[in-house]
Amino acid sequence: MSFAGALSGRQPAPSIDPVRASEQHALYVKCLRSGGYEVVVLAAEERYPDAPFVEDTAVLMGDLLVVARPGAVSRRGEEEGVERALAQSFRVARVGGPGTLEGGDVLQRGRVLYVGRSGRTSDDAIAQLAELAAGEGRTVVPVPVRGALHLKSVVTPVDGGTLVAAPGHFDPSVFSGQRILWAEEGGEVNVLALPDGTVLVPASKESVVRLLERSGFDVVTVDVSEFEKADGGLTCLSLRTDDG
Ligand code: CIR
Repeated sequence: MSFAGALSGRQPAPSIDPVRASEQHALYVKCLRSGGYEVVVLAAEERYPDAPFVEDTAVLMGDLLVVARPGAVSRRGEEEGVERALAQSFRVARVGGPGTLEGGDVLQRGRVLYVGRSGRTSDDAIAQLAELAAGEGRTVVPVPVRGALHLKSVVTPVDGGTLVAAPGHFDPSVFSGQRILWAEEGGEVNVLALPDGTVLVPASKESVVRLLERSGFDVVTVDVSEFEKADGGLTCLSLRTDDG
């Protein structure tokens, strides 16, 4: 229940209810399963309050697991448990210090990895990831991020050719050739496209729900308010093998 101490950039610091968070997490997992994912739930890591945000600890490229090196010092070590859980099933590479990289900054589209240059992800780590990606026949496109925790806090895929995003945080020309649906409200825009074609959206993001429905998407909502208090969205709560 250490999640009550998760990092949050919000002022004043919100009061997180870890019991409610755990209930919301169970519903999130249920939504992933009903949307077509097979889900493996890792054991809680009480030493690390931010451990539910498992996406940040690694990047999966096919059968290569790239173990990240969190930019948030209090999160360093979370990646070790994830590596232990996945090392049997993947080849393993690691981002080395002093570089820092969090998976929330990595948005994969086919064989291209758009990598946010944020407060958590450094140029050094982006260069390391680019080298690893090249070995897998993939390329990295760095994307400077302003005013957001991670790149995927403000832009996420909704289908193979469409992204949904919040304006003002990155240069959209990097995504040329892809359609971007722009959210009208400020704040995070982090949704999760599920294997069955539906799009999972945080219940708090009513205008994003309307935007996606107007654009013809089937939307499912889930309440992740306790995770939002800690600056998390939907992608951050899982590490997916089909991201790229
Ligand atoms: C943090 O500050 O690291 C966590 N409280 C939130 C991480 C959210 N992760 C993500 O968006 N991928």
